[in-house]
Amino acid sequence: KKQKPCVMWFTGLSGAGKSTVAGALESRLAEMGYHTYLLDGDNVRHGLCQDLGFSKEDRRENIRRVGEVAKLMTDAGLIVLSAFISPYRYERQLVRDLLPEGEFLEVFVDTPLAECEKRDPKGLYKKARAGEIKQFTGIDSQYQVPEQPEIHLQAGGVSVFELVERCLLSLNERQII
Ligand code: GGZ
Repeated sequence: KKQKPCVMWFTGLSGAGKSTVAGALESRLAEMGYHTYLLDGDNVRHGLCQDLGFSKEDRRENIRRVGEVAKLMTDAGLIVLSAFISPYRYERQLVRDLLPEGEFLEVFVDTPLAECEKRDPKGLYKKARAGEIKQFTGIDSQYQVPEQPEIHLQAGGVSVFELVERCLLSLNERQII
Protein backbone atom coordinates (compact mmCIF):
# COMPACT_ATOMS: atom_id res chain seq x y z
CA LYS A 1 0.00 0.00 0.00
CA LYS A 2 1.27 3.43 -0.90
CA GLN A 3 2.46 5.56 2.01
CA LYS A 4 4.78 8.50 2.58
CA PRO A 5 7.17 8.16 5.50
CA CYS A 6 6.74 10.55 8.39
CA VAL A 7 7.19 10.96 12.12
CA MET A 8 4.08 11.65 14.17
CA TRP A 9 5.58 13.17 17.28
CA PHE A 10 3.13 12.95 20.19
CA THR A 11 3.95 15.34 23.02
CA GLY A 12 2.14 16.14 26.25
CA LEU A 13 2.09 15.56 29.99
CA SER A 14 2.38 12.20 31.71
CA GLY A 15 -1.10 10.67 31.67
CA ALA A 16 -2.29 12.88 28.81
CA GLY A 17 -2.95 9.83 26.62
CA LYS A 18 -0.01 9.99 24.20
CA SER A 19 0.79 6.26 24.25
CA THR A 20 -2.88 5.31 24.24
CA VAL A 21 -3.74 7.41 21.20
CA ALA A 22 -0.50 6.61 19.35
CA GLY A 23 -1.01 2.89 20.05
CA ALA A 24 -4.61 2.92 18.87
CA LEU A 25 -3.63 4.89 15.77
CA GLU A 26 -0.86 2.41 15.04
CA SER A 27 -3.31 -0.50 15.24
CA ARG A 28 -5.69 1.21 12.84
CA LEU A 29 -2.90 2.00 10.37
CA ALA A 30 -1.60 -1.58 10.56
CA GLU A 31 -5.11 -2.95 9.92
CA MET A 32 -5.29 -0.71 6.87
CA GLY A 33 -2.05 -2.27 5.61
CA TYR A 34 0.45 0.49 6.38
CA HIS A 35 3.94 -0.11 7.76
CA THR A 36 4.40 1.60 11.08
CA TYR A 37 6.50 1.57 14.22
CA LEU A 38 5.62 2.88 17.68
CA LEU A 39 8.41 4.30 19.79
CA ASP A 40 7.53 5.00 23.39
CA GLY A 41 8.93 4.89 26.88
CA ASP A 42 8.15 1.21 27.23
CA ASN A 43 10.41 0.09 24.42
CA VAL A 44 12.97 2.90 24.60
CA ARG A 45 13.59 3.75 28.24
CA HIS A 46 14.19 0.04 29.00
CA GLY A 47 16.72 -0.39 26.23
CA LEU A 48 18.24 2.34 24.06
CA CYS A 49 17.89 4.92 26.84
CA GLN A 50 18.13 2.81 29.98
CA ASP A 51 21.09 4.86 31.15
CA LEU A 52 18.99 8.06 31.25
CA GLY A 53 16.84 9.61 33.98
CA PHE A 54 14.68 12.74 34.08
CA SER A 55 17.09 15.63 34.55
CA LYS A 56 16.97 18.28 31.84
CA GLU A 57 20.16 16.88 30.26
CA ASP A 58 18.91 13.30 30.29
CA ARG A 59 15.52 14.21 28.81
CA ARG A 60 17.37 16.10 26.06
CA GLU A 61 19.53 13.10 25.29
CA ASN A 62 16.48 10.82 25.38
CA ILE A 63 14.71 12.94 22.78
CA ARG A 64 17.83 13.33 20.67
CA ARG A 65 18.31 9.56 20.45
CA VAL A 66 14.64 8.91 19.74
CA GLY A 67 14.74 11.55 17.02
CA GLU A 68 17.74 9.94 15.33
CA VAL A 69 16.12 6.50 15.48
CA ALA A 70 12.85 7.89 14.11
CA LYS A 71 14.77 9.42 11.23
CA LEU A 72 16.42 6.09 10.40
CA MET A 73 12.99 4.49 10.41
CA THR A 74 11.65 7.04 7.95
CA ASP A 75 14.62 6.14 5.71
CA ALA A 76 13.16 2.63 5.79
CA GLY A 77 9.83 4.11 4.64
CA LEU A 78 7.88 3.76 7.86
CA ILE A 79 5.21 5.88 9.44
CA VAL A 80 6.79 6.35 12.86
CA LEU A 81 4.71 7.20 15.90
CA SER A 82 6.60 8.45 18.93
CA ALA A 83 5.10 9.09 22.35
CA PHE A 84 7.36 10.95 24.77
CA ILE A 85 6.63 13.87 27.05
CA SER A 86 9.38 15.77 25.19
CA PRO A 87 8.78 18.83 27.37
CA TYR A 88 11.21 21.24 25.71
CA ARG A 89 10.45 23.19 22.54
CA TYR A 90 14.11 23.36 21.60
CA GLU A 91 14.55 19.56 21.50
CA ARG A 92 11.33 19.07 19.55
CA GLN A 93 12.61 21.62 17.06
CA LEU A 94 15.92 19.74 16.75
CA VAL A 95 14.03 16.58 15.79
CA ARG A 96 11.91 18.56 13.33
CA ASP A 97 15.10 19.91 11.75
CA LEU A 98 16.49 16.37 11.28
CA LEU A 99 13.68 15.58 8.86
CA PRO A 100 12.72 16.86 5.42
CA GLU A 101 9.96 19.49 5.30
CA GLY A 102 6.57 17.93 5.89
CA GLU A 103 7.83 14.69 7.44
CA PHE A 104 7.58 15.84 11.05
CA LEU A 105 4.08 16.15 12.44
CA GLU A 106 3.91 17.45 15.98
CA VAL A 107 0.83 16.09 17.73
CA PHE A 108 0.00 17.97 20.92
CA VAL A 109 -2.03 15.75 23.24
CA ASP A 110 -3.50 18.63 25.18
CA THR A 111 -4.99 17.24 28.36
CA PRO A 112 -5.12 19.71 31.25
CA LEU A 113 -2.77 18.98 34.15
CA ALA A 114 -5.76 18.72 36.51
CA GLU A 115 -7.21 15.93 34.35
CA CYS A 116 -3.88 14.06 34.10
CA GLU A 117 -3.50 14.34 37.83
CA LYS A 118 -7.02 13.06 38.39
CA ARG A 119 -6.35 10.05 36.15
CA ASP A 120 -2.94 9.39 37.69
CA PRO A 121 -2.87 5.80 36.34
CA LYS A 122 0.47 4.94 37.93
CA GLY A 123 0.15 7.08 41.06
CA LEU A 124 3.13 9.17 39.95
CA TYR A 125 1.49 12.58 40.44
CA LYS A 126 0.60 11.61 43.98
CA LYS A 127 4.22 10.65 44.62
CA ALA A 128 5.46 13.84 42.96
CA ARG A 129 3.14 15.98 45.14
CA ALA A 130 4.46 14.15 48.18
CA GLY A 131 8.03 14.91 47.10
CA GLU A 132 8.84 11.23 46.56
CA ILE A 133 9.58 11.81 42.87
CA LYS A 134 11.59 14.90 41.97
CA GLN A 135 11.59 16.81 38.68
CA PHE A 136 8.18 15.52 37.69
CA THR A 137 6.78 17.20 34.59
CA GLY A 138 3.97 19.62 35.43
CA ILE A 139 4.82 19.60 39.14
CA ASP A 140 8.43 20.67 39.56
CA SER A 141 9.73 20.35 36.01
CA GLN A 142 8.41 22.43 33.16
CA TYR A 143 6.38 21.50 30.09
CA GLN A 144 6.67 23.95 27.21
CA VAL A 145 3.43 23.96 25.24
CA PRO A 146 3.80 23.56 21.45
CA GLU A 147 3.19 26.84 19.62
CA GLN A 148 2.18 25.54 16.21
CA PRO A 149 1.58 21.81 16.34
CA GLU A 150 0.42 20.22 13.09
CA ILE A 151 -2.25 18.40 15.08
CA HIS A 152 -3.75 19.80 18.28
CA LEU A 153 -5.79 17.22 20.15
CA GLN A 154 -7.87 18.82 22.86
CA ALA A 155 -8.11 15.51 24.56
CA GLY A 156 -10.14 16.04 27.72
CA GLY A 157 -13.54 14.34 27.43
CA VAL A 158 -12.98 13.08 23.88
CA SER A 159 -12.88 9.35 23.11
CA VAL A 160 -9.69 7.67 21.92
CA PHE A 161 -11.60 6.59 18.81
CA GLU A 162 -12.43 10.22 17.96
CA LEU A 163 -8.83 11.34 18.53
CA VAL A 164 -7.55 8.57 16.25
CA GLU A 165 -10.05 9.66 13.58
CA ARG A 166 -8.70 13.21 13.72
CA CYS A 167 -5.15 11.93 13.23
CA LEU A 168 -6.19 9.75 10.29
CA LEU A 169 -7.96 12.68 8.68
CA SER A 170 -4.86 14.83 9.02
CA LEU A 171 -2.61 12.10 7.54
CA ASN A 172 -5.02 11.81 4.67
CA GLU A 173 -5.11 15.58 4.06
CA ARG A 174 -1.32 15.62 4.02
CA GLN A 175 -1.29 12.75 1.52
CA ILE A 176 0.74 10.54 3.81
CA ILE A 177 -1.87 7.80 3.58
C1 GGZ B 1 7.95 12.78 34.07
C2 GGZ B 1 8.32 10.58 34.64
C3 GGZ B 1 9.20 10.98 35.62
C4 GGZ B 1 9.43 12.38 35.80
C5 GGZ B 1 9.11 8.81 35.67
N1 GGZ B 1 8.79 13.25 34.98
O1 GGZ B 1 3.04 8.26 32.63
P1 GGZ B 1 4.27 7.51 32.34
O2 GGZ B 1 5.28 7.54 33.56
O3 GGZ B 1 4.21 6.16 31.78
O4 GGZ B 1 5.09 8.44 31.41
C6 GGZ B 1 6.13 9.13 32.06
C7 GGZ B 1 7.44 8.66 31.50
C8 GGZ B 1 8.12 9.85 30.79
O5 GGZ B 1 9.17 9.42 30.00
P2 GGZ B 1 9.54 10.18 28.64
O6 GGZ B 1 10.68 9.43 28.04
O7 GGZ B 1 8.33 10.34 27.84
O8 GGZ B 1 9.99 11.62 29.20
S1 GGZ B 1 10.83 12.75 28.45
O9 GGZ B 1 10.26 12.94 27.11
O10 GGZ B 1 10.67 13.96 29.29
O11 GGZ B 1 12.26 12.33 28.38
C9 GGZ B 1 6.13 8.68 33.52
C10 GGZ B 1 7.54 8.27 33.83
O12 GGZ B 1 8.25 8.21 32.57
N2 GGZ B 1 8.27 9.22 34.67
N3 GGZ B 1 9.70 9.88 36.26
N4 GGZ B 1 10.26 12.84 36.74
N5 GGZ B 1 7.68 11.47 33.86
